[in-house]
Amino acid sequence: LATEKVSITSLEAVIVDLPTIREHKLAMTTMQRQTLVILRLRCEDGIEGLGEATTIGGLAYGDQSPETIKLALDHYIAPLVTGMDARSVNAVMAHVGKSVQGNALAKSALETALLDAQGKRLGVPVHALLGGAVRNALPVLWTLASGDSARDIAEAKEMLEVRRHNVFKLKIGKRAPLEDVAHVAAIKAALGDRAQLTVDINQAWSEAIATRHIPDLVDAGVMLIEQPIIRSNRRGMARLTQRFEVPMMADEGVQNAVDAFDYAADGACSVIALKIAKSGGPLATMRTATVAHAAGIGCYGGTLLEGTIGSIASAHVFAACENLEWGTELFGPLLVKDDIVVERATVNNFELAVPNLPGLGVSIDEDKLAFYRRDR
Ligand code: MUC
Ligand code: MG
Repeated sequence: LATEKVSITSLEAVIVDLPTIREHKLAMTTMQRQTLVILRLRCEDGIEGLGEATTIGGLAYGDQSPETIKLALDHYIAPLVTGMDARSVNAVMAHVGKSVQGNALAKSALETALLDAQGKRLGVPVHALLGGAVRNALPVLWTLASGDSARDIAEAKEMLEVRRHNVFKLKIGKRAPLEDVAHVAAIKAALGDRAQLTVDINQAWSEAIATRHIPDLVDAGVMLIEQPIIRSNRRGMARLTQRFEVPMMADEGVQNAVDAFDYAADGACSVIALKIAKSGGPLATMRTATVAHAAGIGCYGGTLLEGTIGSIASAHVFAACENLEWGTELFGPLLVKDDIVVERATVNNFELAVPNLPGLGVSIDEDKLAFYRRDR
């Protein structure tokens, strides 16, 4: 009977190491591989829900690593949720929230897996559980971060040629500001009007350096500036947002709906980067988007470079988010050489199609999972 409880029977968190297609150089780390935490949530009715929690560079990007995510899931979250009704997603998340502070990434994997299971149970895609999609395909940009201007230009030209991406995000902040500005200008000059450019400084600049060099980036043709200064300096973000016409996007500064409220109240950004990992799951991300919407702030579909499971989970959210004005960066599945799913996410004609199958619409390739899992 549909009214009967469906107990959660077990949680399994698996750490997976995947090689990247090239080095990915960010202000805080250089990635040679990507580590995913895949969550398998099993239920009494035989349905399995999938989730993913992934970060960048161990503890370099945030305060949760793959190993601590697995520990939180195995030792703290699994005992709390085992035996609860898998269909009551809000009740499960509220129960976990009472006993587990922070740990948004582990919570995101759990909430994703619950929604995947519930979608499979009801025969509807996850976006339908979020109120329904307002678009069925998402624009996806590509991040140029090889660390070498000539290589980045060749990569971008290739992406334009095959009609995969025509918006590029440049990761800067590692080198001296003037070197970064020259790098950005060289790429824009080589690509011209065929491509749009954004930059992500990942908090690496001081407010003074940002004030000095944002005009240079604008002159070079950058259309959006992401998180130039440290996340704690919300007032500094407000000053930059008010000073410059170029849109200022908050990423690390806005983790969840509460941060979105504070940023909106202070006028501290003009765009918010949503990430299911930061907010703690698809439903939690919808709440962040709702606060942004209420404040008249446009959203951007961000990534922590998840593989297919986490990126498709994000795609369901971004498809359902009305104020997604700035496209997405769900290119994580394309940065890794291989993945642990049967059908990997792909981008064609600059877009990612949002699945319409029950749940996330993604299934695990057991052989690949067995091959790439760290504990094999
Ligand atoms: C971030 O800070 O936006 C997104 C793209 C990329 O290369 O890294 C991420 C994280
Ligand atoms: Mg960012």
